[in-house]
Amino acid sequence: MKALIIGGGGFVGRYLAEHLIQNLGWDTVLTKLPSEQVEIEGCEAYNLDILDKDAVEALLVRQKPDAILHLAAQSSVAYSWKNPQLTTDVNVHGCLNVLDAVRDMENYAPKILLIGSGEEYGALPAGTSLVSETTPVSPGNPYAITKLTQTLFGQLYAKAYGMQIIMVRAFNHVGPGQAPQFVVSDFCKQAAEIAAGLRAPAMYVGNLSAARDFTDVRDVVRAYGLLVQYGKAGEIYNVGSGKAVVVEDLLKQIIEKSGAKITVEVDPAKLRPIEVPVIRADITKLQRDTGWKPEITLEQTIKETLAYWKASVKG
Ligand code: A2R
Repeated sequence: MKALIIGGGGFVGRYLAEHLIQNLGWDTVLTKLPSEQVEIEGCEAYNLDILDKDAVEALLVRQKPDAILHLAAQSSVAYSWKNPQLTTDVNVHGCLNVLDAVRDMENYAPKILLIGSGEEYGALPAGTSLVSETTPVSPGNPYAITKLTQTLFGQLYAKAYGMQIIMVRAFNHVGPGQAPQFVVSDFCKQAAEIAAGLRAPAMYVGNLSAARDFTDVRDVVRAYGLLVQYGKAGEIYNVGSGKAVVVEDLLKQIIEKSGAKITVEVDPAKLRPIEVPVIRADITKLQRDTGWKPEITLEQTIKETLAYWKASVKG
């Protein structure tokens, strides 16, 4: 199996490349942005801006992978409010550049995994917190709209052109190396800086009452590998733990594990315009079709993410 990871220079891409090469033994190449440094043993990295349609086509013609795992995205919800146009360009037009390039190539039918988001569901009907792939969607931010659009194009192209496209709705994934704009990484970084005496002992937080579904990135990439092999074309799969954890409990765990004395302050800049109170993924379909189960506990992920930030802040 030859795999191409598009957007492999980000948080998930590096873990995914290592998993495909080391655990599945796939011949794997990735694309990254010129500004990114990626060095993964046995994995060639090519520069690619997915907005450059000709470059996308040329790469696919040259590489002809059996599987394309499309991760490239403007992945920040907060930034999507500031720049919905760029978010749409990258997440929708960029994805279409990939899909159209494959559609227009002759005698070529790779598996394509499109990574969407649990954010696509948005506000849920009162009393609902568990979402399955058939739960009505109501995206509540520009990022979510772009990911839903990507999913809809994936379904449409699978049906209209018989393409082997599989759609993922990924819920919050966490782990060492994630950018601090995401909640677990943000809290762990702040706690590590405080523990190292680099700042005053106060953590700045957003809305703590929301409950979210967190999965270790290493479990997430295992699910992606399985979906390429066993996922059904034209279908959407939730990828999450199936459990909701209140952000405040997460914060308490992180503070406790950091070993530092820390107070908590609300930072208005971290409050999002729209919040969904509780959401967790129904993963019945993923489990039924692939046999996947999460294996790494949130406690373990927090421990490793804290250790990562403690090492990073020391320099
Ligand atoms: O935004 P940057 O500079 O971090 O680069 C991101 C990259 N990217 C692009 N790649 C090619 N052409 C573009 N025009 C373009 N714009 C952005 O895609 C980054 O290296 C990669 C996405 O990785 P992350 O932002 O680290 O997301 P993560 O956590 O790896 O999530 C993977 C996928 C994304 O589609 C998320 O929206 C979804 O899972 O949850």
